[in-house]
Amino acid sequence: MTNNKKLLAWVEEWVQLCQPDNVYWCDGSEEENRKFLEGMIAAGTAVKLNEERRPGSYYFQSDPSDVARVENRTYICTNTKELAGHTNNWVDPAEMKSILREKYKGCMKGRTLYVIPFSMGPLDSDIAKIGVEITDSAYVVVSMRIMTRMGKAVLDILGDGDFIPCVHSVGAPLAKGQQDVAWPCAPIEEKYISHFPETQEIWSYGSGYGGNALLGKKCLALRIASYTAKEEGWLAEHMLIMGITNPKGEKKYIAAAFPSACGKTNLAMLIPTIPGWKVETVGDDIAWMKFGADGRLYAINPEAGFFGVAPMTSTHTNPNAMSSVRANTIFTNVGLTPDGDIWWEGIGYDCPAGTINWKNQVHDPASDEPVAHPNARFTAPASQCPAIDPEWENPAGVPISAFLFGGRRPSTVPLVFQARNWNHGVFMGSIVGSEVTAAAIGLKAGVRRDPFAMLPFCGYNMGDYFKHWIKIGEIAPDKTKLPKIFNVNWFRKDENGKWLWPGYGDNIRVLEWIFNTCDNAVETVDTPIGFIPKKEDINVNGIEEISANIDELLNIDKSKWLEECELIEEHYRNFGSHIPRELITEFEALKNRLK
Ligand code: OXD
Ligand code: MN
Repeated sequence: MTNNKKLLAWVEEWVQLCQPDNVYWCDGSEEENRKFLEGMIAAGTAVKLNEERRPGSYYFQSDPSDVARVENRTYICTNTKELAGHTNNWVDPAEMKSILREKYKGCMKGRTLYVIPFSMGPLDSDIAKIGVEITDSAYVVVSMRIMTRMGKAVLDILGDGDFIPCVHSVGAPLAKGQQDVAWPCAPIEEKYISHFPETQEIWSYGSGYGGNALLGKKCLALRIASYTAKEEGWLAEHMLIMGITNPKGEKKYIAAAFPSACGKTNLAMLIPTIPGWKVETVGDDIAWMKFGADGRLYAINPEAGFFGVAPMTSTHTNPNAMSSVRANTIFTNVGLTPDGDIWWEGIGYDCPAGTINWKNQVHDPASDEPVAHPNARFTAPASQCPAIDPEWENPAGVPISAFLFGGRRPSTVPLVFQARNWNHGVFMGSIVGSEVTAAAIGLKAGVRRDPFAMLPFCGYNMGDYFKHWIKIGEIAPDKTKLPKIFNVNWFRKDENGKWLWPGYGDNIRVLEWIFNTCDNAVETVDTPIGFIPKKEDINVNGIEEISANIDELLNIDKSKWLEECELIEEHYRNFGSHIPRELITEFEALKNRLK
């Protein structure tokens, strides 16, 4: 399939080390996909869903120890610890490679090594990058076929060019005659999701789940790409991309960064509640952006599918996501109904009797056990989204007019505010925080700082990443064409813990203000933290009952902001000398304005 010498030699080196029984080069065809899925059904790993209810779709359950990204087993292996920074786990590259070479030795015995050539981004895009993943998981192959452009066409474009090598093994070799399990993986303390940004390599071992195993996504498109973007002067961000059209038919694209579990997929697929507005989806998770010849910043979605959290997705919260998963979708760790369909908490109708939960037991309605794991996922082709943007595969990308940052903040942070200028916007991105509950991730309850929503995904020292954002403002060919920067907070509550803002489709009301502000079509109110809307500029037609909340939603409580400044101080202190002086200047200016 290829004459690429580097690729052939690299595959051979790993075949020697991992000692698979077979080697298979994926062509990405329909026929090949069917063969893998049928093989997994025969092996008891996959269940074919009811063809009438959920055509072309399959159901999987992972091992209970392998259900999510493992941040404490994720490593950035740069030459020095300082290059990785205090927000990343660091191990010296040579040491990590020596640990992992031992683990990879014979790790694919009894299995097939699949070679997956894939492109992050449309095949003909200058912004796209080619990777090749080797894996011993057929589940990874069929998932990568949805999430990326994959197969022979990628090798044709690659020719004898360069690619990013990505190694993956579930870390569960089979002895002769040993029966396989449905979801092979290694115990948690033997999982390693390792990145070598300086040599552009990914070595993942021991997990078959999501971002740990589908190496194009978080590993390549964020951790490795963020490092490359810094070297080359572009941006690789944890951002959705959406197109917004106003009633006059004018269209703008915005990109938005929110920490995991803040509703990025819902926002990307929003159905506006005010007449005449339209939202279209370019991507729901990752944006790669470069300046175009006209001086504007252009974004592509490097992915080809959605790997979305299933629980709480319904025809009420996200009808477009529900339509996207109507067929040709892989479901992992949701419930399986007796008639061969899927079910999860918050899907919007009762759980059919006899539904099997993600742990493969018949669900007992009297128990507290959830049917779906909270991180259960759907893997669906982006092309199936009814609101997919007509430009979503444009190799040149779409021009970005605004960046949005935000998190879950029950108090302090208003519904929306605009940065005073680029550096102030970078400051806003650097202090993004989101409320965590102690139960959710075993962290101290409170605000978890997740700068630019990149905390688990930045492939180098995050202080230097802030500097890179400052630099993008400096190297912009035309500073007047830089995206405007906003912060939003859909999650503000009153003193009784009730949401003040309806969210979901009504978020268009905030996007309308942002859209108009980008055109300088509305006057804003100058406050110490940035520019906020005049109360009357938030469109509440149809939700007049919310008008009474608007003052509170836009309120800036100085004493709360002074407390926030103490938290920012602590957050910044951890970066030591890596915090850019421009951000210190912004922080000082904020404190002065609050005085
Ligand atoms: C994701 C995440 O899965 O951000 O996209 O965790
Ligand atoms: Mn994400």
